[in-house]
Amino acid sequence: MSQIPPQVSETFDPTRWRAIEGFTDLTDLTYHRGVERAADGTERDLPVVRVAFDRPEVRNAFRPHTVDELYRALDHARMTSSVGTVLLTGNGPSPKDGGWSFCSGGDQRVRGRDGYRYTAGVDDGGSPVEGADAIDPARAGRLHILEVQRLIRTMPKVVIAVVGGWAAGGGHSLHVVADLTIASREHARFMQTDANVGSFDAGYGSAYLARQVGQKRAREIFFLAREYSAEQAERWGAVNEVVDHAELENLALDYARIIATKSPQAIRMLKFSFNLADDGLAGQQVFAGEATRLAYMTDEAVEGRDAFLQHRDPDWSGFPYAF
Ligand code: S0N
Repeated sequence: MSQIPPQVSETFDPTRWRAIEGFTDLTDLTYHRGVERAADGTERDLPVVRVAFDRPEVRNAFRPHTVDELYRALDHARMTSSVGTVLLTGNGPSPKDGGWSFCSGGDQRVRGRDGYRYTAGVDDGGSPVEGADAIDPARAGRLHILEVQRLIRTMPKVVIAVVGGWAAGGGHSLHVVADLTIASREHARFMQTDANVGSFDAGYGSAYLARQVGQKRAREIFFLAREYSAEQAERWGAVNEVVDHAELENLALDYARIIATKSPQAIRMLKFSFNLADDGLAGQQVFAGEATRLAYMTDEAVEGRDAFLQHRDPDWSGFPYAF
């Protein structure tokens, strides 16, 4: 049986997850595969993974290293053909004060003038500690959380933000870009703090939020940076469902179970078609790539390939111009 770290989160049920090979070295995240265990102890993988921020003492803020790990885990989920749903969540509560969080965005302690600095950590006073190998000049200043946003947006799987506490700043934007959001009635809190600290997600975090809640609300959320509840977010169309905190991960697994009953191809095409108009040519490219992949499976496309390889003219006579 796979090994589970002793304390992932108070809401984490270790009987329903297994550790994922190659990812036990993560420091800022936990990454697990859903399993179903039979009475005789045998386990079967479910088509769902759980990726969780694991820095509850700073409301699950991400530093550059966190974003590297997040990209790595999400890309692994993207490439795992038996996974259809990705749960993105935050571990908790905070050992400091018992507070719950999904993610509070960029770690302000390691933010420099030109972006987020790679550091070995922070000292007791909160100042960045720069280890000898900590700063990679090729990466300094790169807002690579935006690369994570694009990965969430374009991966052919359903990504669910499972918000069990604060979703603030860049954490708010991650919930916005996820396909679905479910939230804890008691602990989920939403606040777009970017303008408080001089940052601004001028991409999905704002423009796509406006698609969800309307222009006036989106501007209010950013310009006033007020706190709002799970119920309010649900009323505004930014949250799909609100549930008791203790039921949050069960609901997430229920969603994954339902999604697993649907055609993977249909889910993929639907996700890309929902994205298409907002994503412009980049969205069209993703949709078209999938359409091309489907076209390659037809006799017509096979005839084109075979004709080329056999040095003859293609015979399209069996393929109509209209259906
Ligand atoms: C989340 C908030 C509202 C929670 O308030 P609460 O419950 O009162 O808790 P606190 O006492 O404030 O926090 C508990 C401890 O956690 C630390 N902490 C919380 N958030 C962060 C953080 N983001 N970075 C570092 N530390 C954090 C607190 O300091 C406290 O620690 P102690 O006890 O030791 O003092 C509240 O915490 C809050 O408002 N947090 C800050 C939210 C925020 O402004 N985040 C940054 C927003 N910007 C981004 O995320 C930018 C992201 C990004 O990379 C980007 C993306 C697109 C375009 C641009 C950018 C860009 O880089 O600019």
